[in-house]
Amino acid sequence: MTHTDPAKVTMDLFPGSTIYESKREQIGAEAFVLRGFAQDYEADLIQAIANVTSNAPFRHMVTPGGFTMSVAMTNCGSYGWVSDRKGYRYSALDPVSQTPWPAMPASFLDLSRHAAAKAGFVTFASDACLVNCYEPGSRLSLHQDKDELDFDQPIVSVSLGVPAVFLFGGLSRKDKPERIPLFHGDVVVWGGADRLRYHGILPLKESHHPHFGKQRINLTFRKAV
Ligand code: MD6
Ligand code: FE
Repeated sequence: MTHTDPAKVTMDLFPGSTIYESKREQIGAEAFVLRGFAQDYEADLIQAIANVTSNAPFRHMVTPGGFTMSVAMTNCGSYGWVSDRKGYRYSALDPVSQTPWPAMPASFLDLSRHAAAKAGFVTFASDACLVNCYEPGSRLSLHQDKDELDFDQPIVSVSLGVPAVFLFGGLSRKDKPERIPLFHGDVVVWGGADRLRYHGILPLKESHHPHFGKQRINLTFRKAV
């Protein structure tokens, strides 16, 4: 790699941080799994998710093609990702309440900034957090994240609750995806050359987590605008 080692950047920015200790697995030129990175934030995340979902409850959105998604979704931050018969887009208003999405909780911003920095993206400031709720059988078919304006900004994705298998494909839909298991507390960061890789989640298997029960919650942080 020609650029500065991202691990060193993190150490310089946050000297003495225990965050430096969590394991970093490289899954692409500019894509990493930070194993257990969100563990330290667990209590704050659980409280913040409850606050967000009490104001903007999970709902099953409809795709432009007319299919109801098996993953239930909501958002927080200045913009939220929405889908309906008219298409996919970011919206400042929750279409259910017609009011702004709940503000981004401080713990969300902090976690997403630190995780991005650990992967070498030191200027990341998320303005949109999509919150996904998976039940057994819920899946996310192979897709690219391309509704954002600036593809130089990475994506930070936090897994909580029961484990799931992440499909990590290539830049063409035809490229055979890798299967990457993701567990409670794992964070995936990707950007740069990997930003537009196809990806998805296999149907969730029945399992149990002490706080989240049968569910998997995923927080996906993006710079939308
Ligand atoms: C999920 N994640 O993990 C769905 N997108 O539930 C995504 O669609 C995703 O994990 C872009 C970058 C990372 C992701
Ligand atoms: Fe995605």
